Amino acid sequence: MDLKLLHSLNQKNQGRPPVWLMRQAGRYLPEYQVLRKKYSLKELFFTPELAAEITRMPIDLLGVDAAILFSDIMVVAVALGLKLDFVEGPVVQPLLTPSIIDGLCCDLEKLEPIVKTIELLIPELKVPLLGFCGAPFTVATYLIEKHGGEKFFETKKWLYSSPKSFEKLLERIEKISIGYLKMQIEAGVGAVQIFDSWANILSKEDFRKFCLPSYKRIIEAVNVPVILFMRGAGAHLDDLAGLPCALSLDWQMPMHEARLKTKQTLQGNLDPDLFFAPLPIVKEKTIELMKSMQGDPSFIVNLGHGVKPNTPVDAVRCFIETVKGII
Ligand code: 1CP
Repeated sequence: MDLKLLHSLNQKNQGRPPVWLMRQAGRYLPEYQVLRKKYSLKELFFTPELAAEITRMPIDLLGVDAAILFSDIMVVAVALGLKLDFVEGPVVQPLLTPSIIDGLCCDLEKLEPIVKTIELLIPELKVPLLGFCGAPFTVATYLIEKHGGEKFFETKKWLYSSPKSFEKLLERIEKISIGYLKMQIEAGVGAVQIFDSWANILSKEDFRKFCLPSYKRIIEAVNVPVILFMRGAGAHLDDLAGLPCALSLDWQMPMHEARLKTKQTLQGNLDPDLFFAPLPIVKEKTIELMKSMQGDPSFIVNLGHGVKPNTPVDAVRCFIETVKGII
């Protein structure tokens, strides 16, 4: 077993840092596109053999140091008793309003196919498997409104008009997310990542009220290392530095500057658009990042956000092989 990722999460990695990519199992891989033409996204997420096959793709094709479960942050909608489809992004029915949150259920058995996917993967994988969930605030935005158009209008309207019921909704999502993470851990994932893609739209005050406390509770509830991805985390390092978890950072703050502000394990942080530049530039920027964190026992090389569709696979390979010292 290649344990580099877990060593970095435990702050004792030696030699080169581990490398994986957010959204590594997905749309830029031709092998994924073949399956995607045959099946709907929901079928891919809820059919254990297919989800396991996609999870393995970047390990076999690119040699990353960690696998991330092929699933989506919005599968918890199914356990809440809602209908979930994917049209561009996730679409939930019915969309939530304050009057219907009491009717939500908490049926984690609906997520059993995902446990089965993990059980299929664990005996075969030679790298750690990461589980994940969405942070309650980001999941709430998809439960309340269709994304696109005037983003987050309904979410903010609810949050400002009825903060108590908004908190109640977040508590419901938090409870189901903790249960869901525990299922993943019991099935064998070695670490988990929390994705808070939209917390950056909140004021600092509301971030502290609606996001930060739930990070703490989720991290305390699980017994494996946690990585927190929050878009724009650099602007909240004063709050995030106190959490007992690793931080996934984007490219707005240089990694070595973040290191001066916290001892936590740091993950990141190249811009996914870099992969559209010529390969020598991909290599140069990757080496620059590695040098800036050289010898750091608590560093994980990654992007600052997910790999984009249409990314040239050669650029992703160049990035990984540069980190591994192969090229
Ligand atoms: O074929 C396709 O169109 C697939 C697109 C796709 C994929 C590959 C969706 C729809 N979800 C996923 C898988 C997924 N989603 C993973 C798998 C593991 C990996 O390789 O990383 C993960 C970790 C996610 C997490 C996720 N889903 C987030 C958080 C991270 C982020 O990107 O900010 C969010 C916000 C989603 C919602 C979602 N699901 C799918 C899309 C296109 C979106 C984004 C929609 C939007 O921008 O609002």
